[in-house]
Amino acid sequence: MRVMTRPIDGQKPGTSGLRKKTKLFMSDGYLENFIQSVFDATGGATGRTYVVGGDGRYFNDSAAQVILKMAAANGAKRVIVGRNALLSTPAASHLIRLNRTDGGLILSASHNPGGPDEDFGVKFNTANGGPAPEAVTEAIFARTGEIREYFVADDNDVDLSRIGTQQIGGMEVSVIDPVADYAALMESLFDFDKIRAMFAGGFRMRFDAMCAVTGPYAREILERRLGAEPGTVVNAEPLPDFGGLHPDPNPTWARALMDEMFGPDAPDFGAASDGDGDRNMVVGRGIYVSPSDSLAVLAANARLAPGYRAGLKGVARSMPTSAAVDRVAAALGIAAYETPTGWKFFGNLLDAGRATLCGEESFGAGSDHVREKDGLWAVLLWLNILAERKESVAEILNAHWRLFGRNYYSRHDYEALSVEVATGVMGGLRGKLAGLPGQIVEGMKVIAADDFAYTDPVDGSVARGQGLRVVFEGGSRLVMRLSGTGTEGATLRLYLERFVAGPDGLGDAVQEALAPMIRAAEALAGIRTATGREGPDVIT
Ligand code: VG1
Ligand code: CO
Repeated sequence: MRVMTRPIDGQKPGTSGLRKKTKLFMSDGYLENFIQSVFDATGGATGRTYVVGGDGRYFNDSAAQVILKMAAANGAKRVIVGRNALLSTPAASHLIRLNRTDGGLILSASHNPGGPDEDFGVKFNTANGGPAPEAVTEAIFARTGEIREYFVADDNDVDLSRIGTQQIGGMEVSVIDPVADYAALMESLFDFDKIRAMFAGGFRMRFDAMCAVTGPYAREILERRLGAEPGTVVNAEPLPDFGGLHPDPNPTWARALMDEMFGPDAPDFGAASDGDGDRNMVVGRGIYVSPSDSLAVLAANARLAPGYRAGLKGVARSMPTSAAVDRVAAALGIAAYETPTGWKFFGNLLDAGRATLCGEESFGAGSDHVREKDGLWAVLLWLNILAERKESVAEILNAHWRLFGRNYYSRHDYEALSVEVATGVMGGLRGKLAGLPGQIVEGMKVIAADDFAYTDPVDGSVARGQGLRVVFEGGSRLVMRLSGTGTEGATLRLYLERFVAGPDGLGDAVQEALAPMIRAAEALAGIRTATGREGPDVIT
């Protein structure tokens, strides 16, 4: 069936797909226009195969039905869909690669809350399994501005609770177990016997799935295959509103896990993941692991896991992520790449075999096993390392800092600002950048300041305006950028980093260690003055 439509404003994908209020997504033609634009901008769906699934949030199932009917009406050959339309983002990436499909549509707004009054989103991934690169998202956006019609099959809903093959028109729909292939991939990368022996020896863990998509994955892998005690995985049932939780694995939103890990009789290891399962937070007994440090520790110890025995080809991190992993790369004699924020910038490096591990400060880490960040993968790599080293998380971290020095790191988020105020703060600092090198701020000398631009070393594409950075002598940095995943107002992110080469007595007082950076940021950007806020809303 052909339906006439007209362009809808603002369908511009951000850092990771198109994210909007759920009600807007549910409004007449909104989802349809965007999906048709994806097909149109990528050469049409005729004869193609796709993977479809999402994180289980409100509208996930009905949106999946619409996409299936649209794929059928656009002439697609086959769609592989997770049972009940569930697929974690990394599992979807794996299925795209495993089945050599032409791409996939992932229904998720990731760590944003879900529900009728919260957020929904759609990400389009290409045939390599990774998020569409900027050239593709720009073509999709351009198409949303010209669209006049979309196609949708006038058919009944597919029974997505039933594993097996069904048909819509001439298109085959394969409903599959969302966990099986992903779990098999994890078994191929890690020493499950060793990890199982560690659990059998009394190792205790808590995994908080935050009522989002990783629950079924974590239960199968940690409890069934690795023998972790039943009940290790909590909040394991994916719920349309994530149980009212905010499925963002950080010390603020995963408070219950933090309290348990810092409380009496804490387990040995704690972890949490986000709405769509691509992020992870890792916590030891009484010690929090910052994502930047986690990436560095994983890089330094990856060879302990069978999948990485041959060593790493290189590592990549987003620009705001701390340079801790760069120090590991230097010690290993491998390349370290610095990319803009968002996983789409890692794809070329992974495809070209230039990087094996990638990571971001926002609780994302992954490797060349898929083309997305992967929450459970990071947790399993940690478990494999713990099983090999037979040390606690605290011992491993402290040994790492003794060897490499410590990059004290924190991100301060100012949320729900007016767009004018946020762009004003950015503009103010941007205007000062050229004059900063050589100046002394809070007793520290600025050695470089710029608006980060990235030239992809593989295809030469250039991404500009990717965050303001001020670099001080000795490896300390300030970075400021606006979030590209929000659905209301603006979120300003301030990233603070201070490198300390040896033991300094600062211990785990991260905010105290960063006090000079926090003062320097205020002196240069005046965030608190401009926003009238006394401090950030979220500190990670
Ligand atoms: C945030 C993070 C970024 C991450 C992105 C998508 O983007 O900072 O590192 O890649 O979310 O993650 P932004 O533009 O809001 O800073 V997810 O888990 O939403 O797919
Ligand atoms: Co996510």
